[in-house]
Amino acid sequence: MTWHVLGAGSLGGLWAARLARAGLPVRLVLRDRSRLTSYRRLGGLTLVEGQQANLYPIPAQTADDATPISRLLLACKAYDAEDAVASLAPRLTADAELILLQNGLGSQDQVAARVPRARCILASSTEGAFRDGDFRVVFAGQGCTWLGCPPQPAAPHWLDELQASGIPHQWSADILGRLWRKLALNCAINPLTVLHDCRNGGLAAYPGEVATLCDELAELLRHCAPAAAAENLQEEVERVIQATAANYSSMYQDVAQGRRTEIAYLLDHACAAAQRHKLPLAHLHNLQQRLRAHLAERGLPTR
Ligand code: NAD
Ligand code: KPL
Repeated sequence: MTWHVLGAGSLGGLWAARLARAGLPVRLVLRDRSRLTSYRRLGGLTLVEGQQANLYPIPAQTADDATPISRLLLACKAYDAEDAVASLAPRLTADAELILLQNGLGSQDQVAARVPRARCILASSTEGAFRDGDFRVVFAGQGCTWLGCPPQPAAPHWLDELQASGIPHQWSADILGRLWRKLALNCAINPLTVLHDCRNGGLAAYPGEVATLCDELAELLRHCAPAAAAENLQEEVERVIQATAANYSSMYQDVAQGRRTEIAYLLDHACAAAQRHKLPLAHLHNLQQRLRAHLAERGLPTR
């Protein structure tokens, strides 16, 4: 069964290269003809691991290719997910499986609504990768990808293929809890690093602000997520701040590079859920307003 990978960016490239070098059939789905031409000119995708850069000549195509798709790894940003899947919907087989790598929450429901017959597998990854050139991906951080599918909890047989490809993973019965927990971590850390213009470790200078946000986010998790998701949130946030002290958060990097953020699927999703549950989480809403104003001042999309 062919792995179609939409989005030859950081995570998509990291997955595609490892699957291909394990001898599995992989096809990259690129945005348009001009991206396809650039890719072919380069002769493939380069993955940099440590000092080693290897070129993987993975076949690529655009969405308008005619071949059917049974297994799709969706590796674009959350705000591109719905349109990307819509462009491939006519090619999906009746038993198609989609693996959704998007961070945050909200895009998964948008995708599922677009292709209601497909099995959508949700993923949450702690692996790290970034692009340092066209179709060139740097593997920057070891981690694990949790996968799960609440409506159909049986694990798929192709987890063996991830094993064979050296892709660390775990099938999870609580993938929604994991996604909510990660969303809360990202909401407690990422916007503050943008607003205070600091690395993650710089947030140690704002313990009160972090603690208040963690209280509100834990309250939100108690209403929206499985029970364990809210436990010891503040301790984990503080641990992540320390462990990643020298790093810039992903949102900080997006803003610094003038790229659209995934705010809609993180802070906005949290604030909308709070409103639905009639939770008066004043600091979270205030953070949303401050972040939007900050993005608007820089000419970036505010949602
Ligand atoms: P990225 O920007 O590096 O790559 C996304 C790619 O998708 C880009 O190449 C873009 O051109 C492509 N794309 C968008 N729409 C497309 C379409 N319609 N057709 C074909 N290609 C299309 O993004 P990323 O860093 O790989 O992030 C993907 C998701 O994974 C995000 O939600 C991110 O938050 C999450 N994530 C990333 C990391 C990481 O280390 N990079 C870690 C954990 C989670
Ligand atoms: O996931 C992160 C990010 O930067 O997006 C961490 C390191 C956890 C900070 O929220």
